[in-house]
Amino acid sequence: MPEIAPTIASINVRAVTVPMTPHKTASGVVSESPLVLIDITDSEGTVGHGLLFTYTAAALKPVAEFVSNLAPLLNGQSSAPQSMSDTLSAKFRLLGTQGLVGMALAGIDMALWDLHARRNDQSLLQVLGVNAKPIPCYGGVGYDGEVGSAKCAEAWAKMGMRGVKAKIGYPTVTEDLAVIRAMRSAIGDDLSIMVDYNQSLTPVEAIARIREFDDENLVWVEEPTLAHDYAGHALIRSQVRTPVQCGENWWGPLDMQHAIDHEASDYMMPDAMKIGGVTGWMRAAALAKTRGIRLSSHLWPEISAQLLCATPTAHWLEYVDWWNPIIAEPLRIKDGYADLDGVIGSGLDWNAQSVRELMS
Ligand code: SMN
Ligand code: MG
Repeated sequence: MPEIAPTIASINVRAVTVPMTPHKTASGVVSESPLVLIDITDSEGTVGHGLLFTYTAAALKPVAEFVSNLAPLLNGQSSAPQSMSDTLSAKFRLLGTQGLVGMALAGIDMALWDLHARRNDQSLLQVLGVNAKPIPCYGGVGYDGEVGSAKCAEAWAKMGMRGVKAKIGYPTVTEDLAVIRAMRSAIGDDLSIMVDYNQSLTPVEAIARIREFDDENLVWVEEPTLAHDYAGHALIRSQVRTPVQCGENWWGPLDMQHAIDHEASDYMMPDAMKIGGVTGWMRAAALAKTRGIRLSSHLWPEISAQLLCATPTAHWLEYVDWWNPIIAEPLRIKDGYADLDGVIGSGLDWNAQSVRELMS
């Protein structure tokens, strides 16, 4: 049978920890970025890169080791990304393809797509067959109270961001509202504001709270309740006017299909890793298109900027700079929009010096 791509020669996996300004949420704080860097080399010597974020240091080494353990399934096989994605998913059907397994498979998928594009010095846009289009970007604001949130929102506005998203879920809705209003007075009416509860409320609590700020002209309220409580999100959505956003914790396109079946969310925001890499994202984007659901991204700004260009219902890019120290050319933002000029592969390549310094 004809092979569309050279075979995989080797896989190299490194674990790094990137220090960052702690990012607080209602469900815990992210105080550093534990990252798994994946490099896959094909038989012609081209290298493709994939990146995994393990959220907690406790998962860093296990994920890195698990990815390395997949070498016997990869070496000598075709590097065609979608074929490998389906092969690996089938291999892990008995164990399941969520959690650490899902992360590992997504990292390999990202690396193989990057390889697929770099082999011909192309961008992900080129191999996906799409032109760049304007993708508006927003910046994240931590769970930092009224003054801290307003200050951070103002800084993003000065950088040209088109919107800001604040972590809320304070002890009272009065405090949530105070944060929203402080940000509004700091950045004015022209920029968009989103809020994120990080799954911290019950559906009943969420309905009561969101009704209190339904008139604040928010673009969305994110994960008001547990990410996999599709019925709960649907209930909330039916009782409030602010659009509901959800998706960063869905594992693979099937989770998204379940959310669509439940009419759980007005907007959806898959995470490039949890949704299953480039392959998973493209399948999720097709689902969103059938229902006209606007899709935004979660983290992974470099890969996501190109994936959003390939998403017919593209909405917003979540901009984060947490991983910039280890990325050779982090995503550029121009006037609040992703700038993809001259990008090669998925846009991910390593800053070799800082990777050496930050290896765990
Ligand atoms: C988030 C991202 C990464 C870590 C913690 C929380 C988040 C978001 O919910 O939407 O950016
Ligand atoms: Mg979120």
